[in-house]
Amino acid sequence: MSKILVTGAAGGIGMRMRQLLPAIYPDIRWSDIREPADLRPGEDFMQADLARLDEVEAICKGVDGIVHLGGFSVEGSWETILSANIIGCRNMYEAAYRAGVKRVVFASSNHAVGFYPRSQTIGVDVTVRPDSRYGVSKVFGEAMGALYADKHGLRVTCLRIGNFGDVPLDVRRLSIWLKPEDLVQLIRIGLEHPDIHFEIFYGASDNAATWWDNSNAYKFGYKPAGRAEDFRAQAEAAQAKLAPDPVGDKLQGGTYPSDEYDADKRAR
Ligand code: 15L
Repeated sequence: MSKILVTGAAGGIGMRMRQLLPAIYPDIRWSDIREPADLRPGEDFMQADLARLDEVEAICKGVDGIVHLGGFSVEGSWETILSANIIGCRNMYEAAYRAGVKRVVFASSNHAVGFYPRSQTIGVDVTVRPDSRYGVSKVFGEAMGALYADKHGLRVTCLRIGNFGDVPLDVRRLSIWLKPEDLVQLIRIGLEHPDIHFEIFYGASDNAATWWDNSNAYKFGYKPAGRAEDFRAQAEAAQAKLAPDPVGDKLQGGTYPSDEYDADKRAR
């Protein structure tokens, strides 16, 4: 991969990738709807609104691979999700195709399957069970990836990211934590592995309490370094300060499925 485009450069994951990816990929174009506050001289940055195809086409020019972190990264109104994540994601795949981009790594999310119970271990081949409008948009992004891979030969890797950060924040995150360096490994597999056509991996470190079967990622050589159990005591201490969530505490997506939940109140 010579030239890489990373969208969502000003977001939480994007900011961290700006520290980690340049050592591996020297020629990166960063993009976001707003300029990152700490943009350094010499960094290739192009502002773009993902909802505008012409702007997305401009940032894809001359690019070999895309890491698509852009969009709205939590639950939002339908209008926000439609514009940033659904139209934005369609524009990214379409612009990538038109520009002859070879590979896309799409930041999907655990919220594509957040309605699965924590008691169930799931692989990447289960029926999707999104837990929010945000989760639906991630399912859409995965489906678009499959379409552009099968119909147009784009090589696409979807990462169902758990919770990205330096430490697992609470008990739920002990199961889904993703250490930043492990995300870098997954991105590299997506951008470089010769056998990628269309794949889904869970974006998770080596978490003993996992509820995901991530053997598909291991098949491609993924060797996560992060171990959530090393942080169990602090995650449990943080959990003790949180109010119980009778719905979300049983479900993989946590507060996302319990937010706006009223299935129990409707007459059947
Ligand atoms: C996500 O997909 C979000 O982007 C992030 O902000 C967290 O909410 C994370 O999921 C999570 O499930 O903890």
